[in-house]
Amino acid sequence: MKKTLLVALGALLPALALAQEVTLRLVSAFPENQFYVKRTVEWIEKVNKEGQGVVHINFIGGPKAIPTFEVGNAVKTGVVDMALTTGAYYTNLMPEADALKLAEVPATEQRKNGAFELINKIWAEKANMAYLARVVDFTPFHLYLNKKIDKPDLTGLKIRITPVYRDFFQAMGASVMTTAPGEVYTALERGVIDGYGWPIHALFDLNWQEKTKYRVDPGFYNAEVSLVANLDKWKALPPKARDYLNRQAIAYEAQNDFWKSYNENEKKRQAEAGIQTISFDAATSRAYVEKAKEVGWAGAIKASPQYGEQLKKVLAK
Ligand code: 173
Repeated sequence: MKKTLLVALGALLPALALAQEVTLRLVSAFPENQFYVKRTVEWIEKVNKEGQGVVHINFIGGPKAIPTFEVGNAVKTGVVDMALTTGAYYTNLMPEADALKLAEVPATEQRKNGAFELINKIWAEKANMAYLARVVDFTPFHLYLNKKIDKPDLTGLKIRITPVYRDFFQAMGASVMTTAPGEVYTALERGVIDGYGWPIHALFDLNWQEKTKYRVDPGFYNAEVSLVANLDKWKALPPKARDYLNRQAIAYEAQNDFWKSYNENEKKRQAEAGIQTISFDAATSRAYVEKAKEVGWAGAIKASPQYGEQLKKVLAK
């Protein structure tokens, strides 16, 4: 009798443990074939393996599941639990989101200087989100072109943007068009755009090198890609699951030095693929980067009189 009971218990316990496992649904605002997503899927596999009985993340997919610019709202409303996205893709929820591109302080330091707390306060208040970790850092954006320029003047050019680049490119006279990454290739192919803004890396994932002649140097800003979660879901997690997930997110963020060498290599790959660089003299280059920063913060402060200055204090150098 005793033995049968023990056997029954033994059979039941793993099932009970599994029953307590929390499942979270995660989407990506970036296309599934993009490197950010592959890297995140690997992270998810690690999370699931080491977190058996605690947390299981279900990767739902990329923009085919939820369109790029709707991912933020899906997290806010709890249609999904987590997302891999960037602030520029959810400025519809909160203009402050786009300010993370202006960070000159790395994520590890943001955790120490109050930036991380401020971001979480704003993200909670305005987008019902927990901001978990920044998983892309040390990565400049660039302007890519199919028409040659000899000075920072984009008059007469049509450039694909997201909110990241809008103020800066418009200040240089560009006419602009917002699209998700998934639409850039076709826009280039059809000649609808003369260029686009994009980080130094991850062009090849989407085959844009086939349709790109020039990269303008230097780069500007600091590309941000982060993991965010629905705040209600996050708060309702069993403490053990929340702590575990938090630790794994921090461990992912702690790998950001990876991007430094990756980006150097991407530059080489671009040159090998025949993408020529357009550069200016030292004074013009300096003015170009300064202008980007100046219009970036002016835009952030104008869009958020409430938090713009506070964000600048902890993110800018
Ligand atoms: O260009 C973009 O789509 C964009 O805003 C972005 C932001 C961070 C990483 C990659 C792209």
